[in-house]
Amino acid sequence: MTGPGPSRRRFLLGVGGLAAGAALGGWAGRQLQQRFSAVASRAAVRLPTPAVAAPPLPGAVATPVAGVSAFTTANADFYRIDTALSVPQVPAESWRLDVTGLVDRPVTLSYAELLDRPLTEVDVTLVCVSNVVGGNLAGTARWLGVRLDELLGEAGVQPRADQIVGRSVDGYTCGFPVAALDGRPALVAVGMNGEPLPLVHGFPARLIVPGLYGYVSATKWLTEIELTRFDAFDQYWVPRGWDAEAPIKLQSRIDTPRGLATVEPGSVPVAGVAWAPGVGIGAVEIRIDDGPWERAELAAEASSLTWRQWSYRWAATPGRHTITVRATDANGAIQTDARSEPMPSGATGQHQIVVLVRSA
Ligand SMILES: Nc1nc2c(c(=O)[nH]1)N[C@H]1C(S)=C(S)[C@@H](COP(=O)(O)O)O[C@H]1N2
Ligand SMILES: [Mo]
Repeated sequence: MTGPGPSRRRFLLGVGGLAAGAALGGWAGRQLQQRFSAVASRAAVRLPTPAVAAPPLPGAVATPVAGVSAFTTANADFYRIDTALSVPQVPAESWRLDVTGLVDRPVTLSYAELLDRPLTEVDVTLVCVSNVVGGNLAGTARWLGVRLDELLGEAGVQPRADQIVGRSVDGYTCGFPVAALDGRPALVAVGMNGEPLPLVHGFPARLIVPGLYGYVSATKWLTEIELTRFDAFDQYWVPRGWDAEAPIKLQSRIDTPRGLATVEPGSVPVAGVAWAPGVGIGAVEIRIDDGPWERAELAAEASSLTWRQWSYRWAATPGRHTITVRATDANGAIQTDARSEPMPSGATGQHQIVVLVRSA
């Protein structure tokens, strides 16, 4: 190099510049290495047989109509929502889970120790609070993991604790009521549809709490479970305007026909899914234009923790028609038609599509 420019610049950058360069190299190298080791780590995992297996799904959970979302969402199709700019790489071998805070006996577990415990397998529908009416930020998987109530039973939750906080290696936190552990099978999950959790879904471990939106409950790349109080700690999304408590709202979605599809006149199958995880679906109704609400046929229920498929045979007449769906939960509550945005606690309203029926 010639001239005063570069050397002067190098001089001005001085030690700080060199240090920053070295740090970047080291950080990048570490990232690269960790990326490989988390993939290899996941590939080496052999999940044990569950102590409590999920019952086989009745075949009739699937409505025999083409175009309905699969009852069990394949891992590759499962929606992904998180704040991580790059997927955290957490090798199972060095991972630890700490149960801390307002407990009598703090617990630390390695991945091997977690897998050595009796594992429970359960089908649960997970929904994102950001899901708009008719949206696809919802999926059902067969989760495998350690029951959270059993783990916390050993730790001894102190009576003052009213919030369970899940912390991630990436700094994310969720928080939900201690009272949510009312017998429902909340899990420290290690498996998803028969595989170790995919990296994007939280390998090596995450929380799954049936009936609660993901942002308050489903911490991925979980590393700590802290027992605390709602008046002492706000989880990640609370200062950003979202509610601290967020049960999944009753919703239903038309999967087929697609909005603005053109169909032939005559018998047209209309079908989709409805969910009220933790409560269950009691009925689904369809309305064509401004006509009466008509009962759709419900597919079999796997459990109250999962969505339920439904179908309806529509005698379609030529022209432009509006199809609206609404569900009733197992307690008899009817899905409201009052539209509200996802913020602060989940969207409400009824899914409605417009379909064009060809002339005969
Ligand atoms: N570490 C971490 N965990 C997280 C999040 C996140 O941003 N970071 N997002 C939550 C939200 S908002 C949802 S809806 C679910 C989504 O889980 P999935 O990506 O496996 O579908 O993860 C939850 N767990
Ligand atoms: Mo979410």
